[in-house]
Amino acid sequence: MVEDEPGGDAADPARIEAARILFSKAGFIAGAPSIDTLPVPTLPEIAFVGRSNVGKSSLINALTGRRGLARVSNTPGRTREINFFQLDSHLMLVDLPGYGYAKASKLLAAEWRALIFAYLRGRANLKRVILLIDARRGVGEIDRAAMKLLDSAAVSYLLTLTKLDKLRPAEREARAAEVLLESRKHPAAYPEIAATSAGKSIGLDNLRLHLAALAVQ
Ligand SMILES: Nc1nc2c(ncn2[C@@H]2O[C@H](COP(=O)(O)OP(=O)(O)OP(=O)(O)O)[C@@H](O)[C@H]2O)c(=O)[nH]1
Ligand SMILES: [Mg+2]
Repeated sequence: MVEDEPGGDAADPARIEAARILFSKAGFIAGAPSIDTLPVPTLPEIAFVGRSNVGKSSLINALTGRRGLARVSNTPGRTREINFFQLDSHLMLVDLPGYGYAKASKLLAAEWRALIFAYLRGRANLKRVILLIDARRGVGEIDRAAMKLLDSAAVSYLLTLTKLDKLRPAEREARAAEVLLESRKHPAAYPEIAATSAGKSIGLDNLRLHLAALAVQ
């Protein structure tokens, strides 16, 4: 599991500090209401994908240490635009609208699929998708549909648990093991998972290190 454990990659204080500094240099670049208005791809890009309310915007804020950078809400479906946040001149973070927003929607909506396909097609600079999974819910049918879509597009994605603070430590381990097993069934899934809490700052250094390695040096 990509967690903040001593002995792992996260043990290198200089690299942790460098990644923290990189993420602290975040600025809002653009909010694209449609696929025709995306900024020109110039930097390596990381896209945050997941169910509505899973914590995409919160995780971007936690990683950058900037509370109000991406808009967070209790109302699912809050992020409607594709929002771009640039880290200095090194990396672009992209906050995508969530799926599973409509009540009782078990399948990915055609609209969301179309948006993601159009986005993926235009972004040769996309280095990794961070596919967020609510630690309390685990991987659901709709997440599997999103994983299948990413598998078919051959986009490398990292399964990342959110809201880890909502589980007791023993439950965290079990959930992480289960999600890791799930990732092994998917050809484009990264062979590790990340486990985070934006609220309680868990797993942020390791996720920053993972992403900083994809940045322009
Ligand atoms: N306890 C806890 N709550 C969290 C955490 N991260 C996010 N939340 C809460 O979950 C809710 C949704 O967070 P957002 O970051 O807006 O979720 P989102 O995935 O961006 O949602 P959409 O933009 O609607 O797709 C908010 O009420 C957050 O405060 C976390 O790590 N721990
Ligand atoms: Mg959001």
